[in-house]
Amino acid sequence: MAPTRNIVIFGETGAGKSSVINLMAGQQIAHISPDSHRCTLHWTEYPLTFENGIRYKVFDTVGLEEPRIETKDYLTAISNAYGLINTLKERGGVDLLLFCIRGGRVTATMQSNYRLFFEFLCEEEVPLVLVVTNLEREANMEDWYTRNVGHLEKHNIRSAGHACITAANLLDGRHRDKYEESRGILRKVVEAHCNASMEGWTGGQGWLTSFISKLVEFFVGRPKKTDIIGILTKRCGMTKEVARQVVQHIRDEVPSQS
Ligand SMILES: Nc1nc2c(ncn2[C@@H]2O[C@H](COP(=O)(O)OP(=O)(O)OP(=O)(O)O)[C@@H](O)[C@H]2O)c(=O)[nH]1
Ligand SMILES: [Mg+2]
Repeated sequence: MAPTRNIVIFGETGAGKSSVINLMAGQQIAHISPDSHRCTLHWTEYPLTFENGIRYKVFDTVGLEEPRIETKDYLTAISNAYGLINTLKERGGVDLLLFCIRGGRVTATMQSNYRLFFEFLCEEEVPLVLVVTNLEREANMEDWYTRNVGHLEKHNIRSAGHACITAANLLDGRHRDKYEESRGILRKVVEAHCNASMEGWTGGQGWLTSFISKLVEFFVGRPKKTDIIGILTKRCGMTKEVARQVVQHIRDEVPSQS
């Protein structure tokens, strides 16, 4: 039996991540109502199988809601990222990133989420597919991409493939056709770009150290190194010695304040 492929879906609140999972699954498996956990990089996983029998596990995540957020969330983001990457490692690594955005203006928050998940979390080593939702009013949904590809490039948002779709299934009959069409578009692009032959990406040597120091960019203010050691030992289960080593290797971006 072919191994299960792992997909991480990300994007800001209300972009349509849960709706996209349900569209791909062909049934309601992800909750559309807001999650109780709203902390950055928290995740929930859902299993799904396409008609051709290929099995996927989709990790639905919580992204940034603004380009920059409060320092108090920094430590939670570290422990969530560590937990997510470790869980993915146990499952064979990340095979595909789905970046979900609403078809509207390209914003700074979109760009921040793109950088957080693609550049920082996955070190640009995982194929990324852009999923643009809310396009049921377009005569031809693909037109959104043609009009906006220049804006995406300007924000340095690059993708291996894209799907211009509607993920809302409670609209009238006309839109229902587009909803069904969207399922086909989405499944096709996922199959085309999901790392089938290679091992999934699991985060290389020094991943955590590099992630922690890059993460600081999204936060107002700077965390103390002692606080980072605290979170790595208490929430991530590292020994004090290992946590100290991680922090020791963090470059000057996170200066010690203690
Ligand atoms: N019109 C329209 N509405 C959509 C579309 N996709 C999602 N929605 C609606 O937008 C709202 C948010 O969708 P969700 O799928 O919950 O978004 P999410 O990204 O999972 O949001 P969080 O879990 O809060 O991060 C819901 O009311 C959906 O029904 C779409 O393509 N078109
Ligand atoms: Mg959701």
